[in-house]
Order: sequence, then C-alpha cells, then structure tokens
Amino acid sequence: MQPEQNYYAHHPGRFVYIKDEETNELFSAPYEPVRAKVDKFVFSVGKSDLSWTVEHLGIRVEMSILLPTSDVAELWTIKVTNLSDRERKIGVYPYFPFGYMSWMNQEADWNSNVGGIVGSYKTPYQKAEDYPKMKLLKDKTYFLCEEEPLSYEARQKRFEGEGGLHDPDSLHNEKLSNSDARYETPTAIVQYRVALKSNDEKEYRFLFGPAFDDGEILDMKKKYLSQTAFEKAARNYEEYIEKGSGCLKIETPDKDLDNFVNNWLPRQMYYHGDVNRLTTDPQTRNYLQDNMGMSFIKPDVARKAILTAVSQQEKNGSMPDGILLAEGAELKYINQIPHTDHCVWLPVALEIYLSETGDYALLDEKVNSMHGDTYTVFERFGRAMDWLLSARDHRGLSYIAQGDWCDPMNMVGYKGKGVSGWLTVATAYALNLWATTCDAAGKPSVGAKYRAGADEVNAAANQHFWDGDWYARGITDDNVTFGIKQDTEGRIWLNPQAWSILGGAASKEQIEKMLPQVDEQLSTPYGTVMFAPPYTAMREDVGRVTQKYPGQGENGSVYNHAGAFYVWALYTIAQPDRAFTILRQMIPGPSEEDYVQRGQLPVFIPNYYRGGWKLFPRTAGRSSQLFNTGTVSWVYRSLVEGLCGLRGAREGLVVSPMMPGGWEGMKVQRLFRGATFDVEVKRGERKDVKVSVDGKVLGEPVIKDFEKGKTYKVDVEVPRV
Ligand code: CEZ
Repeated sequence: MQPEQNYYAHHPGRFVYIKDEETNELFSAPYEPVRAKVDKFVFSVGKSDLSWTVEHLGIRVEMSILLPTSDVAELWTIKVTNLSDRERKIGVYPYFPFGYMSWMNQEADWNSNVGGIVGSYKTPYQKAEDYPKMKLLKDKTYFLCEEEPLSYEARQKRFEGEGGLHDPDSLHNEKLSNSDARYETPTAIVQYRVALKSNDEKEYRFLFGPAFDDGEILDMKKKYLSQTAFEKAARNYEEYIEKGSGCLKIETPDKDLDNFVNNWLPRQMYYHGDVNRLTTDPQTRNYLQDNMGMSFIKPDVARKAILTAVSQQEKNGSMPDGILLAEGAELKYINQIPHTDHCVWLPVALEIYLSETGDYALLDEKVNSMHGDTYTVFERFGRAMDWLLSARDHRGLSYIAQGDWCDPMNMVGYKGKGVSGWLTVATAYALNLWATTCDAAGKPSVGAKYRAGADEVNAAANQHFWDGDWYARGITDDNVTFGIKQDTEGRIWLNPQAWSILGGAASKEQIEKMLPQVDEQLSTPYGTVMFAPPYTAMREDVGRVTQKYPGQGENGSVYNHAGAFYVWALYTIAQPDRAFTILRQMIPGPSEEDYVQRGQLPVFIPNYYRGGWKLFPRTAGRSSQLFNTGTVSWVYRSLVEGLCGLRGAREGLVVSPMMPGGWEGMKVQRLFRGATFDVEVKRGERKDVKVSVDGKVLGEPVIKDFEKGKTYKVDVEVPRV
C-alpha cells in the first residue's frame, strides 16, 4: 500500500450514471465521474456498511456497500427514488471499472452463464518456477447483476469514446453497444431503464469480486446475490465487528474522542490482530505489537501469537525479521534487510498480555522451534534478552546493522560498526520489563540479573548519547554521532527521548531538560514529529530515510507510532497534559479546518501526518491514509492504562486515572478478566487517589476481589491539579 496516492488512476472507484431520459441530462453518484453540482450529498461511514446518498434533478440515488465476513466480494445496492411529483423515465448505468489488468493477457465480455460481465486475465510473471503459484490465482473479476440489464459494455474505450468518463459517448446512444474487450482495457457498465411514478423507488443489487473460474462465480452468486442473502451478510458482519469491540467505553467532556475510542479505535486494532496486515510474513515487531492490542480484545489470539513468534526464534536467541504465518510463506521485501530490534518487542507484548490475563502459566510452556531446539517460553525470553545484551559493541551500545525500529535507517551501521541510540535505551526497557516479569513469576534472582544488565546499558547510553539536553539517535560506522545539537537536519529525534524515559536511562533532571526541547522543536498542530528538521538531501551515513520526501514517512513526519511511544512514556511519568494533547492530535478534527488540512475522516489513526511544518506549511498535516500502523495498540493502552488508569497487574486491577487538567470527571466502563467495572472518576480535595468499590473504600487503589461475570460500581476521587 502506498501513502497518500490515489488508488486508481483515471477511474477511481464504483459509480452509477443517472440519465434523465426526457432531457438527456446526466449526473453520477457518488459524485465522480460527471461531477454535477448536486442538491444533496451524504457520505455515511456505518459500523458495517458504507453508503452515499445523492439528490439531483428530482432523483435520489442511494448506493451502499457491504462486505461478507469471510469471502472476498463487494455487495452493492443501488436504489433510485423519484422525488418529483410526476412520472419520470430514468436511465441507470452502474459503472464498475476493472482497470488495466495485465500486459500478458486480458479480456472481458458478458457471460450469460453467470449473469454478468466477467474479465479474465493472466497476472504477469516471468519465472517458470512461479507458474505453479500463478496458475492458482483468482484471475477473473466478475460484476454480477441480480436483474438482467438492457445492454452492457465491456470495453473501456468503447464506453468512453471522445467524451471521456465525464460525458461518455455511449450514454448518448439509445443503448450500450454490447461490446467485448479483447486484449483491450476491460470494464463493466450495464444499462437499465426505469419509469418511476412520483415517490416510487427501484432497487438493484450487484456482486463484484475476484474468482478462479465460472464455478466459483456461480457459487458466490448463489450464496450472496439476493435480498435475503444481503441482509444475512449484513447481520453476520455486524456480529463479527461486535467481537472486536474491546474492553473500554468512555464518557468524557470530549464527545468526538468518546466516539473514536468507543467505536473506531478497537476496530482498527481488531483488524490488525485478526488479519496481520494481510501478509504471510509480518515484520516481527509489527506482529508482536499488533497482537499486543489483541490482548485487550481476544487475549487467546495474543497468547498464540507470542508462542508462534518464539517458535521461530533463531538458535542464537535472536528473533528473525519476520514471522511466517502460512505454509510456503517466505521472508520478503523489508524482511530481507537485517534489523536488530526484534527481540525488544517480546517483553513489551508479553507485559500487556500478562497484565490483562494474569496467565503466568504461559511462561512454563515448552516450545519446539522450527530450528529444532526446545525451550520453555521463559527460557526463550531469557535467551532473547541475552542476545540483546550480546549484540553490543565495546562501548556497550547496541548495533543497528541495516535498521532498527526505523526501517529506512539502513546505512548507519551496514559496515557492522554503527550503533543505535534508540535501540540502546530500548534494550534497557526490554531488560527491565523482563526483570519485572521474572520477579512477578517468582524468579527474583533471574530478574536481578537482567535489571543489572539494564543498568549497565543505561550507563553506556548516558555516557555516549546524552548531548546535554537530549539523547542522540546513533553513532555511524565512521564514528559520527548524529541527532545532536550541531546537526542542522535530523537534530533531535523523538524515539530516543521516549524510550530513555521508559527504559530508565533518563534521570528526573534529564527528563526536565528533554521535555521542553521536544515541545519546542518537535511539536506541530498535527502532532509531534518523529524528528526535526527533516532531511532535504541524502546523508549517506544515515541512509534511505533521508531520501524520503522531507516531512513524509520516516523523514520527519508526525509518525504516529513514534508519537504513541512518547504518549505512553509521558503517562508513565505522570505528565497527563502533555500526553493527552499529543494523543488527541492523532485523531482528525474536530474543527472543519483540521479535517480539510488532514484530508481524513476520524475513523482511524493513519501511520503519519505530514511534517515539515516549518518547511512546507501548505502540506503539513496531510494524512498518509495508511491504516496499517503499530500506533493503535499503544494508543489504546495509553487510554486504558494511562488516561483511565485501569491497569491490570498480577494481583488485580490497579486504579490511577490521569485526566488532563481541564477535566472535572469522566465515566469509564472497563472489562477486565471477565468482570465489568463501571467507574466514575471525579476530582476531589484529597492529595491521593481514593477508590471505593460498591461503596466500600479500598485501603490501596487495587481491586483484588472480583468475580467473572459480575459488574462492580467503582468511584474514584483524584486530586485536583
Ligand atoms: O513500515 C513501517 C514498518 O511496518 O515503518 C516503521 C516500522 O517500525 C514498521 O515496522 C518505521 O520504519 O520501508 C519503508 O520505507 C516503509 O516506509 C516502511 O518503513 C513503513 C511503511 O510506512 C508502512 O506502511
């Protein structure tokens, strides 16, 4: 998936042309391709459907799409209503372009066997060894019509003629030409003609999808192409979405935040955890963080993912760049580039899983690896931490190889010497998290060993990376420290600051110096940028990141994943105002101006908003539109455990909400280990947090005695700030 760019060139989407048969006037829904100025337009993002309503020339067009839960297809309904007070003759032309499919072989035609237009292709390939895979691809696209149309067109050029998509020649004729496409760009357009009395309506249904052969198309038709099947598919999808609704509902002074957190955020997390970014070899760090979010939705899935990940641990304790999820899957693209951070994510993901479930038995499970060795989960984690400790140079700093969390930072250490400032402090974080888990698992002596390791790593970080007011990003193969005051580009980076807080490298005094620097140098109205200023030219000792467009992607955008680490770090040091400001900036809106600048609806957090606020203010804030991002697990965690302060621990639920200064109170519903907690948080006059459960005040703010299936009323008083 590519950031920002249009999905289809020339013919972006699914449409219906509407023609007034008496006057020959034309418009289209949703808006393209005719672009007529319509009287009314509504785009509605529903929880399990999308719909558009357009009114023009006294005609209402409603288009909506549903997706089946497990099959790949689009279920489209197009409804036309006569809003005028006289009978109307209306031409209805659904237009579903297939696009340019293949330079090897492509064609399309009406197929009366299946009742629709079917395009057939051969996906291009060149290696003979690819043929066994290629021959199984679904190289057909079908557009099936529940009601047989009057005419059709399968050839893009024939349809458009000289008029183009805006005013296609074909629509000026009595009928479409029933053309086929023979190694010509295929398309699907059909014609209906309907006479509607005043207030009458007519509904059409279509099925659009990929298939292997006619047999599969017919199966899909039987399964989906009817009113009852559409209704059933909608119900099934609602049920599916419901299963991902998460463990938190909030009612705060910020209604837009509530809507996002209660409906959309868990859904984005669920998507990540359920389909693993639609890849068979997710990057190890992505896989672990996406499943970290799943701990709040379906902890069983997270458990399995941890087991799957460690079953692919290398013999030397390191973790591979990607996790193979299907038979025959292989490490591709970015997973062929050696990154050194993957072990870090193990204890990070585990911490949340254990907090949510208290399932310490996981640690005792024996796991056989794909490389033939057998260790318990506990041992495997220890081996991963040992590897992190070993992958350091003579100064005690972590090697970066061709990347750490930052994929395109590929030339800092490709000669084998360069080290990462972020990974060094992140290593300390991982070791400390693991040490705490060891303690909780009743193995304090093991814990002590890793805590000592973390202290050693942090001491090295402070000696080599502390630049007076913040931590540097790394030291190159040629021993050049970067991300420091002297740099005019890439001067201060967010990740080393956030993770030095998390990992304990930064002292109170250092944090006091760092935070104002981040505020001043990295904050923008659209969030905190990942570093600043962005690079405007290649820096060969840093790498590909410096070649990305300034302010785009990793080159100094508001990279929300990095922002989310920082938000969580801020909550861990009780900085609720800074944390909330940045967290809130990740969601588009609520002002009109902000929506327009970002160009995104508030239904997901994208992986970045453009940075370069000082360099290119016109484009700053623009959304990448990419919904794959490790951000969401961290944001959810920050809401559950930071803002709402309802964090799981081995012994129960620890209560310590951290509302931003301006809030007087909030209501929270938290599901935890099968019980429901209805929490009301208010400001009080005391200096500490007072928690009562069903009217009984607790001695310490931890809810320990509760039962599955029960609901508890929790009142919390937090100090005024
Ligand atoms: O991919 C993400 C990765 O999935 O970039 C993050 C990294 O931590 C995630 O694991 C930061 O680098 O290769 C590239 O240049 C790409 O830009 C990827 O780095 C990036 C894409 O933005 C994902 O959509």
